[in-house]
Amino acid sequence: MSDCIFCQIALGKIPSEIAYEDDELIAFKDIQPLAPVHLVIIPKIHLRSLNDVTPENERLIGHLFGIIRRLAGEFGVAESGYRVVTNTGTDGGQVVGHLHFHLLGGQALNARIG
Ligand code: IU
Repeated sequence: MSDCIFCQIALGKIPSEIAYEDDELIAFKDIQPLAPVHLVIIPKIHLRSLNDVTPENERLIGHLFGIIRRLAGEFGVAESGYRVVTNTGTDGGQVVGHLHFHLLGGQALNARIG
């Protein structure tokens, strides 16, 4: 989608600090990090949110979580712990309308939700 900023990042049209990339996914450093480690992991295909995920996408989402696990190791937070978040819709606090997962770690995170 040409007016989607994360599609533009996936296409390399908007620069980002890339942590991982393959044909299906890209992971980049969040521009406004909320923790010492804050990566954003997205599928390259445009899905608006988790609500758009269908059984057809299950392999892709499984692959994505495998990469999140790998990145947690590479960024040194696997043992200390980390959080994976996908904000969905208005009440979920989703700002960018392209499915994405936040990987947060590197400090003790507030356990409060909401
Ligand atoms: P949210 O889940 O939609 O609320 O989060 C969007 C995140 O994308 C947010 O943490 C932004 O800082 C981040 N982000 C980014 O890393 N690069 C960008 O060009 C834009 C947003 I726009």
